[in-house]
This record gives sequence, structure tokens and C-alpha cells, in this order.
Amino acid sequence: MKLAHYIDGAFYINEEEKYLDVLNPATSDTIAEVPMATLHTLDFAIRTAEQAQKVWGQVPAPKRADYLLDIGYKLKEKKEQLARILTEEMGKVIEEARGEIQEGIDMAFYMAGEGRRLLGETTPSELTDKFAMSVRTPVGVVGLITPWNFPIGVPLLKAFPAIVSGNAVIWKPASETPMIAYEMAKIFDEVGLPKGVVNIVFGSGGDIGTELVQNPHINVISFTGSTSTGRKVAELGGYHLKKVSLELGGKNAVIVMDDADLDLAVEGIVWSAFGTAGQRCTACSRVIVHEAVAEQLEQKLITEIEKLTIGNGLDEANKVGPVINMEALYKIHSYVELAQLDGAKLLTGGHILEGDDFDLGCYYAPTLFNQVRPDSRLAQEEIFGPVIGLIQVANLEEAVAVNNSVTYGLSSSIYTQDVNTVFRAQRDLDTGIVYVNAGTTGAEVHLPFGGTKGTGNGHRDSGASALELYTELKSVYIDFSGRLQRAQIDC
Ligand code: UN1
Repeated sequence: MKLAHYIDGAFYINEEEKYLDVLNPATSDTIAEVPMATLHTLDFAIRTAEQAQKVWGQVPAPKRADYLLDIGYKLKEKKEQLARILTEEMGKVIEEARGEIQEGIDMAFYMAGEGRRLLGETTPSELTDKFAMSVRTPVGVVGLITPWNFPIGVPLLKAFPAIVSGNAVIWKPASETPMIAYEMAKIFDEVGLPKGVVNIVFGSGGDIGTELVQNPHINVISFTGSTSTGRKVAELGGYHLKKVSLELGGKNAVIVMDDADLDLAVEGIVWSAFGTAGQRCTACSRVIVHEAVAEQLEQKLITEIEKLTIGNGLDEANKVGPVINMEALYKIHSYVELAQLDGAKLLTGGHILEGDDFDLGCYYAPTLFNQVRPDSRLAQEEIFGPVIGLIQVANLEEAVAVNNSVTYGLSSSIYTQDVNTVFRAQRDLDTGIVYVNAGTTGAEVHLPFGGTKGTGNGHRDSGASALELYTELKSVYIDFSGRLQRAQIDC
């Protein structure tokens, strides 16, 4: 199937463009072809978005929100069909694909409520007969650059607050996972979202991504992806004085204290480390364990990891699917080899899966190391695959120090029964998200999503605070005294 861009409310093909194959990572079959936009196509999308925004920005916000409700209901109706497409092009198991569609549904309904809030402030004025307030106005045209690991969940976390705030959107999905974006275009069409409010342009990061960031008609960029690309987006966006939101990597840890319910901790670690084959930015990739329970935890983890069923995500029985492509597979394996050279001890996994159906796809065995040095590359760098390393510590202070010793700060978790430990940990763990007695994944849409340090630049997706990115605050003073009143002088 040949995909097409979605611009000005219609599918758009430019005969001059090249196409890339879209592969199913479970089978290596070509399942679609995606066009790589020329700058001409992008320019058309930008001009369209700019025109559409002028009208859309004037539509009352509760009416804009009605479209989000319709989109939410459509997503509900098509949930199963969309989940299957998502699994086919991205690889995550079908249960998790359904979960990702659900995240989109949740965000649609949650952000629809913002149509009746979009809160500014009314304040007293220093002067008599004067009214002082702030109102939220749209920023204009928003550029979204989104990743393959959450190819619909993450874009919708960004698109819905952008739309309800009165902006037009240009969305560049990842080239590995364009099919779900194409399905989303159909939904925008089916609910009658005014033409040009959302435009989808497929293309390369180098050309289309760069132009989105530097084009003067794009007012805000929201990017989720790797730290190295994020840095380039920040540099270029900064030069052009743009508001840029970056959600980048993570090196998330689960801390297991000596009083933890170990079975519960093992479940949480396995789920958050091997779900999505470890390819979530929130995935657990370090386990910081109190030395008193290290051996016990290790044994339990090995047992549970070796029970995981691996294979095509469309089969409900499988718990772990393939990783996105061969390049990722070899990158993960090189980290595993490096870890062994660094002195870490391999407890299970550690190899590319071969034989039977595995030969066709990109499967890596769920992998566990112990004796991992906190400063080793395995413990410091984002691997984005099903690999975890155990690090032993003697107490909470040491656990927190190890947790905070990485350049990232997205998510962390602690298992303990002690209320004092809980409160100390949530205060001291330097991450944007902290879980207690749960793994590192599974953020909900109504709270801010993002992290500290190298994970981003302070903006947050999700939650009401997401609106900060997509709105300007305008302070409005209305003087009804009928005479000159001089602020700071006449009061
Ligand atoms: C991501 O991996 O980029 O908290 C997003 C979670 C999901 C979102 C992950 N709700 O794991």
C-alpha cells in the first residue's frame, strides 16, 4: 500500500517524491511504502496550516473541543483495528498496542475538557476602575516531530492540546511507523475536522524536520526522540527564537529496598523493562537493589524473565515482541558485548534470537546482568532494548545517589513498605516521574509527563501544563475610568 501525505483535508501525492519501504519488524515483510516529502510539499502544508489557523483560532474553544470528543469516540470505535496496525508496523504486542490507543482516547477526552477551561487569570488592578486579566491565545502553527516507539500515543499527547488551544498542526511522524498516522488522517477526515487544522507530512528528519524547526511560519516545535537529535532541534530552534519542547531519553531505575515485597517488585521490573521490548523512554533499564535482598531478587527475576513468551505481537500469547529493526537489534547486542567487557555478569539472555520464526524478525532475548558498575556504559547510556542491569547498594542514600548519577531524569521507582522511605525517596529522586511500589512505565494523561536534566528542556507533555507550550499568555488591561491613570504613579 502506498501512503500519502494529508494536507488541507485531503490525501496528497507528489509524483516527484521517493518512497521508503515500511517493514513489519516481526516478519521483515514490506507492509507499506511511505513518501519522503520534498520541501515543496512541506511548504504547501505550512501555507495551508497558516490559513486554516486564522479561522480555527476564532472558533470558540468549547466547539473546538467537540471535535476532540468526536475523535475520541472514533478512536474507541476503531481501537482494535488501529491496535493491529500499530503492532504490525511497530512490533509491540497487541495488548500494549491497545493500551497505546487507549492513551490517545484518554487524552482526547481529557483535553476536550480544556475547551471549557483554558484558564487565564483575573486579578485586581492597582488602579480604580480598571480591569486586569490574562487570557490564553493560540501560538499559531505548531510542528510535531514524533517517534516510532509510541507512534500514536505520543503524537496525540501533543496534537490534542495544540488543537484545543486554537492552533494548526503540522505533524511529521517517524518514517518507520507511518501507517497509524495515515489511519489518524482518516479519522480527522471522518469527524469533519476543518481542512488544514492538522496536516501530516511524511519525510526525513534531515530535510523535513530541519525545515520545520527553522521555518519562520512555524511558531512552536514539540519533539520526542533521541537526545542527540533533540540537541540539534534545540540549537536550531534556539537560534530562530522558537519555543521548543523536548522529550528525550531516559535511564530509568527501579530501587528495591530490603523491606520490599519482592514478588511485586519482580512483576513491576519485568513489566516495565520488557514491555514494548524495552523501547519506552520510561522503560526500566537499571535495578538498584539493597544488598540484603539482592540474591533473592536475582533468582526471582531470572525465573520470571525466562518464562516470558517472545514472538509476533499479533499472537495474544506473546508478552515480548520484536525490536523496531535490524539496526536496533545490533545496537542492543553491542551494548551487551560491551557490558561483558566492562565486567558485568550475564545472568540470562544476551543474544539475538534465532531459529524458527525468529529468523525473519528482529528479536532480542530479554537480558539480565548483575555486578554492573554504576558508572559503566550499560548503566549510564540509553539502550532502548530488553536489557537490565542490577546494581547493589547498602542503603537508601546510596540508592538515591546511584539513581541520580545518570545524565537523564525521566522516571524512577521504589519498592518499600516504609512510609518514611517513600516520602524521602519521592523528595530526593531527581526524575520528572516517581513511582512507589509500581514499575517505571505507565504515566497517565492528566499529569505532566517529562523529565529533568538530559531528558528535556523543562516542558511537559500531558496534563493541563501541556497547554503552556501551545498558548501565549496575553495580559489585558481595561481602563473604564475615562481619565489618564498612570500605573505605578497614581496608585
Ligand atoms: C514514551 O516511551 O515515549 O509512561 C512514552 C509510559 C507511557 C508513555 C511512554 N504512558 O510508559
